This record gives sequence, structure tokens and C-alpha cells, in this order.
Amino acid sequence: MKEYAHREIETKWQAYWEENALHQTDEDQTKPSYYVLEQFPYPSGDGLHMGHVRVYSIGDVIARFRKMNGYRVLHPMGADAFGLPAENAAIQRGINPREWTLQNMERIRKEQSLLGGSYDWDRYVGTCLPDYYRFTQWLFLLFYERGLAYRKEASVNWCPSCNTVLANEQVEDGKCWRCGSEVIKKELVQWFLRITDYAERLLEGLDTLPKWPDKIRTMQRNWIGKSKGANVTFSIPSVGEEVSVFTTRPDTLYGVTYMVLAPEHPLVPKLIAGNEKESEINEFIQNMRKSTELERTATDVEKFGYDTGSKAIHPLTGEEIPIWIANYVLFDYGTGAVMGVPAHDERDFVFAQKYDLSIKVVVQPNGETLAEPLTEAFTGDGNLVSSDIFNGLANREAITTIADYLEEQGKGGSVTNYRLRDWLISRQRYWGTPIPMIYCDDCGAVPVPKDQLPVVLPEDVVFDGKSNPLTTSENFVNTTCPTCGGAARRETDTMDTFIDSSWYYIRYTDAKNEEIPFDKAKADDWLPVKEYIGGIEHAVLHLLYSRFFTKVLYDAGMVSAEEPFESLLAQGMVLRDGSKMSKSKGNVVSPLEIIEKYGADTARLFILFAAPPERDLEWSDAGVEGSYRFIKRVWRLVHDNKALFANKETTTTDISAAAKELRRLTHQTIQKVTVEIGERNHFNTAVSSVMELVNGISSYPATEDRTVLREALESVVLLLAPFVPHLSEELWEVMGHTGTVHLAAWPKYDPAALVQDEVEIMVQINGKNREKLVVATKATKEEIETIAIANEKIQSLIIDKKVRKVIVVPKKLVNIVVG
Ligand code: ANZ
Ligand code: ZN
Repeated sequence: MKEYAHREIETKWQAYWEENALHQTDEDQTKPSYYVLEQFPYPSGDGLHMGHVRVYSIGDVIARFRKMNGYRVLHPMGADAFGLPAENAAIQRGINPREWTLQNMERIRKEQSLLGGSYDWDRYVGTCLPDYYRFTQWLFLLFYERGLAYRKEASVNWCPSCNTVLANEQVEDGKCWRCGSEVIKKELVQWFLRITDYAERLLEGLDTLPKWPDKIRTMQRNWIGKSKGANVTFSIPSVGEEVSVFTTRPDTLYGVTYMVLAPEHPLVPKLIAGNEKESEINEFIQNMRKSTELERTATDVEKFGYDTGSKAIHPLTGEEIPIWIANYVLFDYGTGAVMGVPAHDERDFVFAQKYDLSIKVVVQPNGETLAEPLTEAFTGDGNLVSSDIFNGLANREAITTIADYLEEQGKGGSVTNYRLRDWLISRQRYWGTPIPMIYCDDCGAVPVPKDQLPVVLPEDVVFDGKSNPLTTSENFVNTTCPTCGGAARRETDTMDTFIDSSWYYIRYTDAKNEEIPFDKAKADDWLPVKEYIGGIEHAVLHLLYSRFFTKVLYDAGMVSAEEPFESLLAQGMVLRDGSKMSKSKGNVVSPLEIIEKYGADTARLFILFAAPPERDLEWSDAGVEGSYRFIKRVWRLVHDNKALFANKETTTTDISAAAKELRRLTHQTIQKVTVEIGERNHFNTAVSSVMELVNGISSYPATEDRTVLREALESVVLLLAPFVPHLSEELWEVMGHTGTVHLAAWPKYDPAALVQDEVEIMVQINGKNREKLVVATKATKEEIETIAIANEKIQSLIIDKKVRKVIVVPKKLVNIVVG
């Protein structure tokens, strides 16, 4: 017998697949479509890591399984190839990021092929290639035309070490998502995408995604942060202005004792004019402009503020209340102003205590009276007091009653706010998609006409690691205005790379289109992605942005799907010795070494078998060895029985009990594996049931029916095909089949084979036939007696009689003697 030689086999079949274009997308429209997608890799200089191996193994099992089940499958791959790490690495090495990135793309693609992934490489998408990014620019212009891309000066998040701005989603706990540096604030003119226009639809859409993990949907819900409440208008007679505040608690309106504006609020300069501390206050305002949201609102940050000296008029009582400014009020949430209700809001309570502002209770808990002075804010429910015509109302009810009343009075009304902010997409870096805009002194901001795309990244740039390299290319910067033909300047910022990945899954459906980003019919043919596999770390980044893009494209009539990903499989991490496998921890196992030593099939099998896909997976050398041994065992079993495979028939009648049992196990396994892969994504239990079948085969006596053994072995090879694609091809060939196992039909279980062996027996009373029963062939005499006596009909006949004797003749009859 030939030894199992993984290297030889894997090379052989990978070449075969390529020669026969086996992974080219099947366009047979009579088959149902299935789009399975793994998040595309970032081509860093390190090649594949085990996390990649895990995602790609999962995706490949699904793709191969669906193909064998008669689907036409779209299973594409590409590279998320723009981004700062490549730019930094290239600067270090003194080469252009393009060179560096193309090299890495090639490398990772090769390594993915070594894993045996069934990708349609003809649809490869590299986001840094001009034939892709020209359409990223095209889409930017679409957003611009639809009023969804705009430029404004804003206080933005700036990472001093990446030397670029960041979107809100890219600031985690006040730090840069990429490098972990403290983020600071800067005033800059930047491009934004109006994702806030889609806040409600992004929220509602989450309810249409039952196959997404709850955790990710909750994170998106929280990020969107819908908050229902009311705006309340206060007038400020001294400056002849009105200011609205946003509150979720209009029921506490009579408890307002002061108002607070964000320091950046545009009215502040007027309000503090003439204040004896004016210059000190101005300094405070400048500091606040530079500080981040976290620095201002974290619970352990001390509340700090100034009395402006101006007064506002309460809209319902007409009382004068002081106007303050304070760190804890944010300019870009709600209206940038709040009404202070210290009796019922914790932050206001702390602030009022510190600055000796009055505290007025307007909600009393049911059947109780709060002891005053309060020692803390009462934030619970109760009934209104000291609230004029609203006294006695339950406060929950008063929320709408008072909001409605304000509306009648023209002093405000119900509103809904969202935490979600517009998406800041300008980046002051080179290695990204250039924003296709031109600035002309006469015409202002002018979009580059679509037929002039792409705006290509120039090569004559200087990388000094400090300023944006694009500004150093005269040829790039200086251009002519598309409208008036006069001298003009190009936008030098590039786009956030999350834009590139917001639409790549649609490009795959029509990857070679040179006219438009994609053809609608082609996109509709495949979308939404049926199963999307990737890491959970993109919960509010990529996964939110992609949903936003799809909705905009839907509105533009370019796709029919409103959601891009029907089902989401967020795979767990690969751990070693309990912590995440990572270069910095020095606990990395190299996929290439594992593939070299054991083969891709072993690596795949181990990774799929060791844990359910959503869970973390602990790397185990012993586990890898175990998978390797299992593969060799299957190899031997097939080779040992090579002679069997000439006969294609399976005997199903008149076979021995042992043969029936093996057949039952075979069909039970087919049924189980089909459900575990097809309906549950439980790849690990699918593998373990095939292992049980292999055990059954190993202990099957040599003297028993051979055709049943042949069927069992063929089933093993078919069921394992999605997991260990090379081994299965080789063994399929050994079994004498021509053509690839991956186009063979997935086995179907025979329901009749699942039935345990049973016989019919006669039940007699005093020798007279009374009833027929079906019992398991293996049932014991005692079991048969119990079943017979418990039978309803027999019971009714012997109920008033005494049972004297029961005679059991197995597989034939039971005679109950009564007297
Ligand atoms: C008065 C009040 C009384 C409030 C009360 C709460 C309890 P969410 O759920 O986050 O939307 N607020 C409004 N705008 C703010 C801003 N720009 N910066 C800081 N705080 C702001 O919370 C809304 C509540 O947060 C609002 O309701 C307001 O305080 C405060 F017993 O108004 B509330
Ligand atoms: Zn012009």
C-alpha cells in the first residue's frame, strides 16, 4: 500500500483544480445561487496566520458543501490592500507602498492556495488597484451627487502618531484603534459621509437580520444610540436669542434650576461678554475644544464649569435661571445644551452641589416623600409635585404630556436623537483612494467628471513620515478646473480604507466591469451574501459601514438588497496557552510550517474539529497529531479495501444484522453531517460523527457483507470532501471514480436504513390470536413480555383475569395464559 504523502497529493490536486478551472463560478441559472464570503485579508508583510486559516477553512467547507448539494456558488477572494501599515512599512524600507503591497498580495494569495481554498480567482479584487479604486471614486461621487458627501470644518479626532484624522468608530476608549495612541482634537476641514441620514434605517434593519449574532446587533444598536425625548426652548432676553435643550425627561421640566451650554456653543461669547472672568472662561473654552469626549464625560472626570452671568427664562414658569457652561455638556450631541435638574439627574446633582445651585424635587416616589435636602439624585419613577397643572401625574405619562404641551405652546416638542455621527472619511495619508475633488477659486469644490476617473495616485511624492505625501507632488496637486478650465488644486486627502471594504462584496459579482462599479442584474443575482465569515472586531466599523453603503446603493437603484449580509458567522480567536496567538506574545504557530509538516488537510481538519466556529479555539499540537492520524487511518481503510470498489451495487435486503447496523450508522451519519453543516454551522460535530462512522467501519467483521462496507467507505470520503478536499480527491480516485469528488452529489440518506431492525410478533391469550406487535429484533424476553402485557387491547381483555403464565417465543409470539 502506498503511504499517505500529503505534499504530493495536495500539489497534485491543486494543479488539477486549476487546470480544470474547477473553482470558476458556476453560472448555470437552473441551480439556486449561494454566495459565501470570508472577509478579505489585509496583505501585511507577515503572510497568513492561524486566524486566517480558521476563517478560510470555515468558508471553504461551506462553499464545497453547497456545490455538492447542487448550488451554484460564488466564493471569491481579494485583498483589502490600502492602508497605513503598508505606507509605514514602505517608508521604513524606502520603497513605494505599491511595490510592497503588490508583493504581499501575491504572497498571501499563494498561501491561500496552499490551504486548498476553492476561490474563483478570476474575480480577484484588490482595493489598491486602479481598476477597483476608480469605482470607489465613482461611488464617492454618487454619494456627493446625492448630498451624502459633504465638507465641513469640524473638531475632529487626530492621531498624532498615525498623523491623520480618525472616524469616531476608530477611536476606542479615547485611543487610536490602530496604534493605541491618545487621540487629540483638531479643527480641520474634512469630508464626511452622511451616515446619520440612515440612522433609523440602520437600526430597523437590524431586526431583519435574525442570523446575525445578538452581540453584534446590540453593539450596533448602542452605537447608533437612539434616544427619544423632547427639545425645550428657553429664551435669553439679554441677547434676544432662544436656546433649545434636549432632554429625555421633559417630565422634570419644573425641576430645572439652571441651564448649561457646551463651552463651544456659538452663543457663549455673547453670554460671557463683560463677565469679570471672561479671559479665564475663554481659556477654559479653548481647552475644551481640544479635549475628547471621553476626557469630558467619563464618570471619574471632575465636573467643572463657569456661570456666564446671563439668565434664561423658563418656558412654563417664566422664572429666571442662571446659564452656565461646563465640561460635561457636549457640543455635538442633542442641541449642545441641557437643562439642569439636579434633583433627578446624577450629573446635575454633583454639579449643583459643587457650585451651590438650588435643587428642586418634582418627582416623588409612590407613597413616599423624599427626605430633603437630598443626599443623591432621585432617578426613579413616581408622581409629579410642584409642577403646576401636571401635579399628580405619573412621571412616565408626563413625559409625553409635557412634550405635547410644549409643542402646543410653541416652546419645543418631542424629538429623537441619535448618538451616531457622520462618518469622517478624509485621511491625510498617501496609501488610499484619492478623493476625486478639485478646488477652484472661482467655482469652488468641483467633482472630477466620472469619465476622467481614476484619479491615480502619483509616484513622484516624498515620504517624510510627517506631512501628507500627496501634497508634495506638484503634478498631482496642480490641475485645471473641470468647470471653467482655470487653474485649480486637487484634493490631497485620501479616503478612509473602510470605504474600500464597504462595497467589495458587490464588486465580486461583476469584478471585471470597466464601465460601472457593477451591473445590477449581476449584483442581484448573488446578493445578499448568504454567509459572511469574519472577526467580531469590525462590529461597528466595517459591518455598519457596509450596511450603510448597501442602503445608499439600494436608494440609488443599483441593488435590490437592502442588507448586504444575510447571515454572519463571527469566528472566535485562535489561542495558544490561553491567550490570543499573536506576534507580540511570541506564541505564534506558523500555518506554513504546519502545512509543510502535516498538510493543509490536517490543518483544516484540526481547526474545524477543535471547536465550534464562534468559540475561541485552543491550539494543540496533540490535536494536530490526532487529526493527522485520523487522516492516515481513513487512507488505510480505503486502500485496504481497494478491491471492493469495482462493484457499485449495494445490497440492502437479506443482509445480516451486523451489515444492517453498519448501514444504519452510515445513513445516520449522512443525515447528521448534512444538518450540522447545512443548518447549524456545527463543523466540529459533523467531523466527530464521521469519526464515529470510521470507528464502525474499523470494527466491521471481515466476514460480513462487502457492499455495505463499500457504501460506508464511499460515504466517509464524500462527507469529508468539504473538510479535507485533497485527501478526498485522492481516495475518490483510488475508489475508481473518474472526475472530481467535489462535483459528485452529496450523499442522501435512506430513511429506511435508519430504522432499527424490527419484527412482528403475535400476542395470544390462551392460545388464541389477539393482537400483532412490532418489537426490536434485539428485544429480550422480559422486554417483549412487558410490552405485550402493557398493550391497550390486551389489557382490556385480561383486566379482570389472573395472569397465570406468559410464554415468549422470541421473534414469533407471546402467549398469555389467564384463568
Ligand atoms: C434633563 C434631565 C433630567 C435629563 C433628568 C436626564 C435626567 P441620552 O439618553 O444619552 O440621550 N444631555 C442632553 N444633551 C447633552 C449634551 N449635549 N451633553 C451632555 N448631556 C446631555 O441622555 C439625554 C440626557 O442627557 C438629557 O436629558 C440631558 O439631561 C443630557 F432627570 O435633561 B436630561
Ligand atoms: Zn473653476
